[in-house]
Amino acid sequence: MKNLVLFIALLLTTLSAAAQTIQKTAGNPVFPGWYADPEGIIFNKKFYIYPTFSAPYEKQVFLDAFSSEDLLTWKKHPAILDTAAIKWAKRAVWAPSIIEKDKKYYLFFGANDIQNDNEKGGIGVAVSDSPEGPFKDHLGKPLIDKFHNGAQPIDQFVFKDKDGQYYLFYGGWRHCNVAKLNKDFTGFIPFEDGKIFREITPENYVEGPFMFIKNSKYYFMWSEGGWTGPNYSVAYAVADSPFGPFKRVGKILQQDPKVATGAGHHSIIQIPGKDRWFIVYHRRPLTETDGNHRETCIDEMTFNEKGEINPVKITKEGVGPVTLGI
Ligand code: FUB
Repeated sequence: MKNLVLFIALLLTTLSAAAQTIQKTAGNPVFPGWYADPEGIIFNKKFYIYPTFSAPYEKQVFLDAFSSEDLLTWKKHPAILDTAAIKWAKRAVWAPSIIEKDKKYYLFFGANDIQNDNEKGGIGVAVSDSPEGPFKDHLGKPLIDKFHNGAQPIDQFVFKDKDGQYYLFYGGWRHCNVAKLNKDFTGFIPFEDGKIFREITPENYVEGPFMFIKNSKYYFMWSEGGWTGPNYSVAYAVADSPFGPFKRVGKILQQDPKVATGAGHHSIIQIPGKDRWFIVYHRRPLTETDGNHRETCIDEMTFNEKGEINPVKITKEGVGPVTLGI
């Protein structure tokens, strides 16, 4: 009898170890609900995703965030930003982009979907002591509230260069600008030519800019096509400077008729110190045609020996587990 108990205990331990070895993946989407334009980032050895709540514009009055210690399970942080705390923002709160500076977290967002310079809204910035909020309005007004070089003030991405300078890339309506942020993110520093907004629009650009550095090269990425349709996708260019010139290399993310449509508006996470990269993006399930029915997914992104990005295989299985040494 004693031997049988010992045998069963040993068997259970072995099975549990085996189950941990054959660890499951997260599956896509990585969390439930309609969420789009996800920005993935690492803070304090945890993964975070900041998406748009994908719903009719009048209902887009808050932002939720999600965190994970292993890319497998995600915890929701509801309403980290709410228009109740941003007096000028009424609707269409879109495409958050976040950065840590001097122990504070700055969340850039678009609001109100302005159609011309007479409407109130544009790109705002909110601040918090924690990546999990709550965020309060940093300026009490938008940071960019007008069209410059034809760019609708939406789809901002905040980027820290190698020399410590912060830049804001942004723009909808097929135009992309870059601007140099000042020290406390209350405004911009003009470039040498006196201009504040420098247009850097590459061929086919529509919206959703993103930038990262690999081997001292600047990879600039953006979304192409219409976000409500199946052909939404992501393309990229590589340059020696954050201002380009950006010559389009090609698409790296798009629909797969067997998996999902409308794959686009993405961000990239690099595992610190490793040549391991993840693309965080939204896509539409094959069963859905409603423009807002977008869900947040993660897949692996790889490079070839020339440093070009390999086309991403969008999957149902997703990725993980990955931990950051907690
Ligand atoms: O989610 C609203 C808008 O849809 C974003 O600003 C665009 O980039 C598109 O993804």
